[in-house]
Amino acid sequence: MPISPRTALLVIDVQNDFIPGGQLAVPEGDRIVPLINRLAEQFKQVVIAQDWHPAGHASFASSHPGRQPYDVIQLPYGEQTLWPDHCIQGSRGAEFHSGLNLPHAQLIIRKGCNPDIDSYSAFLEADRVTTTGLAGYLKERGIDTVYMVGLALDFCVMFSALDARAAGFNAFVVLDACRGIDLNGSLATAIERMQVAGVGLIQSTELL
Ligand code: VGL
Ligand code: ZN
Repeated sequence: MPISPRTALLVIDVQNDFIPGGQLAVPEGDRIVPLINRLAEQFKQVVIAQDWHPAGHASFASSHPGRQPYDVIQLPYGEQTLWPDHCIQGSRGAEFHSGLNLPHAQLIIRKGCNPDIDSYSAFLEADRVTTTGLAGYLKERGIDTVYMVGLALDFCVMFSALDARAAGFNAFVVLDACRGIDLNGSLATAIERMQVAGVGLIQSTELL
């Protein structure tokens, strides 16, 4: 299927720390890499999102004495799940999986850089006001439709998809090119929230 030039592929957080063996491994996270490479060949516009935290980030359990990874705490902007230290700026865990092959991608958008605010979404940080500039970039390039793939389906992919819709884009998530963490039912909740928001949930066969 020829894909319109007004369409972009957003490849989310395919980084060593989210791959089995990494600090915040997503089960089977490595399995989607060859499929993402094939899908990307169909797109003229490819954007890569990269989780990119300073050491001591507010989303790390290690930054909150007495807290453990996966605890949920209250931060000034709301609830925050605490994670193991991951995707620290410049670390090997923050690098893209070595099999990811996206030579024609033109933009890498780094997120979660603010020490006090997490950012699952590639569009909007967790305070829900600070933008990454991604919506503006896409709009200035005439893009009206965004397909999303990557990790983790129930966190960064879901929030990126919801924010893409909120910013006025048509949004699709290619489910078999994603994997989830599934923390306390988060995967089922994510599917439900995306459906309610009008995110198209598709399989890669619809694009290949
Ligand atoms: C992510 C938890 C913390 C993700 C990033 O990429 O889904 N999840 N940081
Ligand atoms: Zn993170």
